Amino acid sequence: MKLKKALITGITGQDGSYLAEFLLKKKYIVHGIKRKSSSFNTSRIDHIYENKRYKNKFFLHYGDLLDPNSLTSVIKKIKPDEIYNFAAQSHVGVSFKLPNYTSQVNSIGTLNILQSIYDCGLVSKTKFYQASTSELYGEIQEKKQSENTKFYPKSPYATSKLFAYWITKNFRESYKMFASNGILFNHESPRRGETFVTRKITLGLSRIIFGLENCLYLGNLYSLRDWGHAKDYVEMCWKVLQHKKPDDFVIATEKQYSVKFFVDQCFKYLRIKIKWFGKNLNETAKIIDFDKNQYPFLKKNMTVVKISKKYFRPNEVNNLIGNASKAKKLLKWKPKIDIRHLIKEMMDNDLENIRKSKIK
Ligand code: NAP
Ligand code: G4F
Repeated sequence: MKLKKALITGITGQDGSYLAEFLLKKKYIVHGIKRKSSSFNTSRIDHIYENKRYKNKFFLHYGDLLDPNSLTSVIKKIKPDEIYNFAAQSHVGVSFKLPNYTSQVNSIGTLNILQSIYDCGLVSKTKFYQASTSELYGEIQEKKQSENTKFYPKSPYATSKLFAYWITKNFRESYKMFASNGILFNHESPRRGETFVTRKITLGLSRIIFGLENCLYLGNLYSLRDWGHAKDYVEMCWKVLQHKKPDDFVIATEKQYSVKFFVDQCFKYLRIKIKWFGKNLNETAKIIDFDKNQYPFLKKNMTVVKISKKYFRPNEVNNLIGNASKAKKLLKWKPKIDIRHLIKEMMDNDLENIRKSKIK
């Protein structure tokens, strides 16, 4: 039997690493594009590379979304059955500081892949998945956002992803390419980048517990998000490309929580009692009660969360929650991992890593 070949851009990122594992288990040959960096950027996939079972099944190629030649040469060589475009400057806050770069990578980078598929004569062979985002909804126009909700992007990141969404649709309509958008709401995991809020919280609290830091500084505590687990969501990316026709799908848990709720739940999981004081930029959380034997570095009344202006965005997306009925119905999907399980997994992972690094 001929094995399917997949190419993943952004393979060194959170989603790329989970999708690579998922596809290898499905007996795909997996190719990934990684960019040249001055320090190692493969920590999320090293375990796959080192696994003997995947010796002739997992390949990495240097490339960059901004270098069309690199994309064309890899695509021409592999002739993949499926391409998953996960590569992006994916941080919304950073996109306000680097709007031009973010637009180049996320918009033109996506076009570069689609054009390479076209130029390599693979329009009728290669299926294309675009990592679209709930950030497209920005200033929400409907209580729960579905595939039919109007977009209102509010950051350079979101506008760059809007171009990518539409160019994917254009290639589908113009050339009958199997090109689909997965409009994914936030999804997290122990492999989440350290500057995204959930990971910043689980890592920050772990560092406080081990006495490496005193306080966690956050921005807007009242922002609401629909948080799922990345491992659940990459299965959906695959299902989007297995559907009988190319289409666009919202993937979400349909549940919404605030950043403050996420902080509270982490402390609850750790069995540390905190209390919130003050308002706006003066809001803080202090430790009220805890087990001194379990947490020797903590002190009663210690201020463990403060607000910093630095982490507010010029234009905030306050409120996102998805309506994933279409994916549930057509792709037969249901998220498996809830927020409490996600928090447990992320907290356990960060605590364990810091504990290990301290005894080295
Ligand atoms: P991530 O962890 O930030 O990973 C981004 C990946 O893109 C990394 O592998 C990065 O490489 C690579 N990359 C960045 N610029 C590149 C370039 N110019 N050329 C080639 N590769 C480049 O992101 P993620 O959380 O896995 O998300 C995957 C995709 O889904 C992104 O497109 C993101 O915008 C989108 N998305 C994410 C979420 C979410 O909640 N996670 C929700 C909706 C949509 P390095 O490792 O070298 O930096
Ligand atoms: O974790 P975040 O940075 O994720 P955000 O902005 O929702 O974007 C993520 O999800 C999108 C899907 O909707 C993806 F497309 C995108 O690539 C990325 O993966 O921030 C979540 C919320 C925001 O409202 C932010 O203002 O948390 C708020 N927040 C509060 N304090 C903070 C902080 N965000 C960060 N990063 N750091 C803080 O200290």
